[in-house]
Amino acid sequence: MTEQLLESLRQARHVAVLTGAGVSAESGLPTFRGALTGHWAGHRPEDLATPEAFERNPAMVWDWYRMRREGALRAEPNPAHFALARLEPLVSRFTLITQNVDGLHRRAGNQTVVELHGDITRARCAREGTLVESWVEPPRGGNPPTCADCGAFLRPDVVWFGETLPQRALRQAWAAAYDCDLFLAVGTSNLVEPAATLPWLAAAQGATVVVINTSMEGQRSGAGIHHLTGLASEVLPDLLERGWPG
Ligand code: BJW
Repeated sequence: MTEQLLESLRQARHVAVLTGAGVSAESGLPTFRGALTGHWAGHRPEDLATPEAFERNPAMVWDWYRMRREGALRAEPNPAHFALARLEPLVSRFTLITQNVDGLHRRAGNQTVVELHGDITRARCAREGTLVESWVEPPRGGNPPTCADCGAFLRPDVVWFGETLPQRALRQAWAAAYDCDLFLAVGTSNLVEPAATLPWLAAAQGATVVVINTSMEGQRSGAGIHHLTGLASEVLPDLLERGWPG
């Protein structure tokens, strides 16, 4: 990393960070586009994370989310999560936007997290949307639990393909992309809209954009866009050790 980039990091007043599955990879949670194993081998996540998949095979989709929910609850935040938690109080304005549904940013200590795709530990009525705090798990392979009020299936409280994002969270994310002077895109393939547009919107507004990823394949380049190749759990703590934010 150049001294010039470090200097523009130090001068930033509003830092926005967008995180993706790569940030939780070192907590042992598979990335979204990593290969699926076991019962789900041969399925693409895109074929499970849709309302149509849930309609077609609610038991299978519920089981997939149950497996991931249990994994998320067992997982611990890693040094990338902790670095972002340390950063929050050190900059004048900080907006953490995540596509992850695992809750690890909050557990690492970030106070404010804009969750674009929901939270896998919650469920809601698939018909009426009412949030449900607790439920009795069906046997594996069985249909999802049902809503006590209307009898419809419960579904995970996450955003599937073709569904709209939580409007408040999306507004906060757009506002941060417009307003920030530094935008970090960490551990995301930047393929899924509308989150994928956020870094480039920030760049178009004149912000410095830093992409942190183990692979830069498919990531945009251009004026004001910097690539730091490496593990999020190493690159983020390293930035802090080099005296950022100063
Ligand atoms: C590391 C690392 C380490 C590994 N360190 N790095 C405009 C154009 C085209 C299509 C659309 C469009 N607007 C909307 C769409 C349709 C669709 C879409 O974007 N499709 C694309 C596939 C093209 N979007 C939607 O449907 C969205 N809804 C919407 O826009 O509503 C209005 C509308 C609807 C329809 C048409 C038009 C408008 C909703 C999107 C919801 C996404 N939901 C999911 C599932 C959430 C629940 C769950 O977890 O199951 O969100 S899909 C999945 O992808 C999940 C993730 O949050 C999201 C992003 O994935 P992410 O985080 O980037 O993970 P990976 O695996 O892709 O990448 C990991 C990266 O980490 C890799 O780059 C690795 O290299 C890296 N890495 N280890 C650092 N240690």
